[in-house]
Amino acid sequence: MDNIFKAIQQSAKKIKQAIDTKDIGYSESQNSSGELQLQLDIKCDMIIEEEFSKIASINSIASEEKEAAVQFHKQSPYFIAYDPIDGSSLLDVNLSVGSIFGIYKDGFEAKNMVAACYVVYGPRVEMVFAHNKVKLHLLQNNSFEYIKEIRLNNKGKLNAPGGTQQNWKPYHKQLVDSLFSEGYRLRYSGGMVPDLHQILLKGGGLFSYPATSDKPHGKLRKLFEVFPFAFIYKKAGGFAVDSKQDIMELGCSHIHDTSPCFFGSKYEIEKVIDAYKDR
Ligand code: FDP
Repeated sequence: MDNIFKAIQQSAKKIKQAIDTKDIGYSESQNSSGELQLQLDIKCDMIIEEEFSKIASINSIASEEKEAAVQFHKQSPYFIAYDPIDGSSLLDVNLSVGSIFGIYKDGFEAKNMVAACYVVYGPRVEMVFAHNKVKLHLLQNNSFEYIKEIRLNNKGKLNAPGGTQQNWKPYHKQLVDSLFSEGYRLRYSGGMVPDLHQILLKGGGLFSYPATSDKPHGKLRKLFEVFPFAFIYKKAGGFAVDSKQDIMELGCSHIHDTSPCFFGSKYEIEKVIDAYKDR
């Protein structure tokens, strides 16, 4: 696991450089979700693939930017799913973006996840790695330094509601409105990594990306986005549900499967389950 952690750190440093210096124009290709790929998405995907290809314990990788998984070592235990640059549409307006990694043992299934990690490229570069505990690291002088352990409170103050409001179900709108009427503050940048990072570091709240009329299975991808953050939130003392069920109990039939998702502290997730019961 240590060499995987180091490879992620190495990739993050190179991605930071690429973000700072490379052209951020679009390529002519689309990714598996039909989004136009930025040249930087492709570049960062290659950076991560190259770092992981050096590690003998990695069996296969799956990237948000690749149609299919790539196998390196047939007998090895670890399967890694990653999104090289999540929220890349925010790059041209210079908002924070991130990389997300889910580390699985013996196959790409939530129940097989053994660690998860994300990196936020903001004014500073920070990395959160969850294995037994959830630990925050900061990039300083070209090396990642441990800062602190992250724990969620039982109730937070922030509300990050994803998706287009006109496509929300009425009971979802009621849930979002009820949090605002309790005094929750809106914090939504449109980047899953910085939005979830903010809730984690400020002690709690709710991030939601529900099933909507235009995206009945949600937008966010299970292997690269939803499972890693569910693992991280649960290890930090929070909760993650698809509206009813614990996300870490969900199956995954295709590497690009999506799911509705709700991440938060105890109080907000109980409200989600209550709002969605009998639906
Ligand atoms: P993006 O499309 O910019 O890559 O991964 C998808 C994602 O960003 C998440 O980072 C983000 O939380 C979400 O989509 C935002 O979607 P909406 O604009 O539909 O709210």
